[in-house]
Amino acid sequence: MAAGSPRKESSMQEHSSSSVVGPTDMGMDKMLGLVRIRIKRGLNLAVRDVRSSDPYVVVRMGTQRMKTRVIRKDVNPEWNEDLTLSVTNPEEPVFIEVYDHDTFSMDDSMGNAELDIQPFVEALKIQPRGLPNGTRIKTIQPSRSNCLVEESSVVWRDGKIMQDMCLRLKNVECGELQVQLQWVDLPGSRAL
Ligand SMILES: [Ca+2]
Repeated sequence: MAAGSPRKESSMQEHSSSSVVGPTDMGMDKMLGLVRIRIKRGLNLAVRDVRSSDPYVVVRMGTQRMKTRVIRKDVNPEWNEDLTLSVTNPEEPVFIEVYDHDTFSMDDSMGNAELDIQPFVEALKIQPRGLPNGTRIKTIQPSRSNCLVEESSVVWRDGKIMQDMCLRLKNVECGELQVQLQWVDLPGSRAL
């Protein structure tokens, strides 16, 4: 399988535990691991139907593309859905777009945002084991070059490294998106 193509986590774990197909055969020597993007909720999203919208979220990185389910007639939807992408190059931006699902016409855009996972991946390089639960490893301030509504911290919590962020959607009149990044280590993947 070519590096950067969409892969499912479950099948990867099967392969990595196999003695026949090694990590190198899988192209996993180029892979750093998986980033799990939890799409938590949308806030004050744009209206694209008469009074509301039927929003869903599409996440893209390189050739990978994942999407959430559609939530009907709700501009403050709660998805709480995990979209998992394999990471080979942390410099590659993650593109997020919200759409309004329409049955009889093309789905309309409800704005988009770019997400930089680099600070998150950088923070993974520290060895957090032994740190107190809830320790902030790194804090990223909102700026012109990111879509953050407020500062966002990479935190060591419950034995995991995670980053909560609130993104302001662009190319739209209104709308914010709450997401959370989590890292999934893979046996046999390239060291960070
Ligand atoms: Ca619609």
